[in-house]
Amino acid sequence: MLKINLINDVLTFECDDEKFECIDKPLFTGDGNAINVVFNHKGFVITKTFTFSEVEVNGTLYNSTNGVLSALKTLCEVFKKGGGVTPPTPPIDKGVGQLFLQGVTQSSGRMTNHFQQIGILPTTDPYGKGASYPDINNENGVCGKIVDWVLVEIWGNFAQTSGAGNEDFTDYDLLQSKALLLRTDGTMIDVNGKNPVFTGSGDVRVCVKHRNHLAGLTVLKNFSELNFDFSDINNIQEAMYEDSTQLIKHNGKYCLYGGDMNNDFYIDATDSSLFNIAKPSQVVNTYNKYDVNMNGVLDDSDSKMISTNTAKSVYSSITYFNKR
Ligand SMILES: [Ca+2]
Ligand SMILES: [Ca+2]
Repeated sequence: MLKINLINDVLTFECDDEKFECIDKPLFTGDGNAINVVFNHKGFVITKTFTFSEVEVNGTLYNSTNGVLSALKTLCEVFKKGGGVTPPTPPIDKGVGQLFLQGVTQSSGRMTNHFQQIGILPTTDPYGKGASYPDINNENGVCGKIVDWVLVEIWGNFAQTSGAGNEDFTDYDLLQSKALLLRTDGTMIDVNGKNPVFTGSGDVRVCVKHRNHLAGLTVLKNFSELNFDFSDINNIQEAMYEDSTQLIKHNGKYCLYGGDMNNDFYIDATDSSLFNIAKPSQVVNTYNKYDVNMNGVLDDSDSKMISTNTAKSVYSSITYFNKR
């Protein structure tokens, strides 16, 4: 049973154990025994499909889509005239956890910051997000010891595009993305030297990307419960989508795999080929994408990492998702 009620200018949808509120006038479409509702929920546009055998709209039972849609139309006309709309609940703010990269994680449990030490990190992020940190090559700057830029995304509004119970090819919306600074201790911080703040609600996944490492994706979690640490052995199964095969245990840390040269979310022979093409014309100590271990040269240590990971046929869970 789907229950829809308008009380004190708040429209609520309740179905099984799900309950949503909307404060703006929603949009409805319907077919058969399902209705689609598009509404604003705590600052996000949410699309929900409710399937039903019966719907109760303000206490009256309906068992056909047409009847429901007609009742909702009437109800929304009242809703629209209601006035005095309650302000939305302030969205929740969240920071994000730690991240380690296979190419640069040392036995000390820290990552190297060679690029910063020789002064070649770019002051503007390489992901086109417009983030800027002019002091990036200064270890004593407000952001400290920086390994490189990373990209963190918040995904939401998931809908399966294949069979029930099968999460292959799930559609999603990119809700937020930020280029952040990865420090040698694995923490990801914003260009102001503080924890990054993401704002949101509802069920989300967090995606982490790096220029030459295999991107990772977390399990589905409510934004209010979001708390992950990619390096923590006890938390890793929970944090990353489905299993830990997106990550490699390296020098005691769970790390993103090194060597996705073309950022297609697989490490395979194409990546090795791209490295071999780039290697002969390298210029030492440049911010080179193909320098997987970020030590300033393209050499056997990079190619060995790529070929070893290729042999493991590693890929990211991102390959099961499609961005709308
Ligand atoms: Ca690849
Ligand atoms: Ca290298």
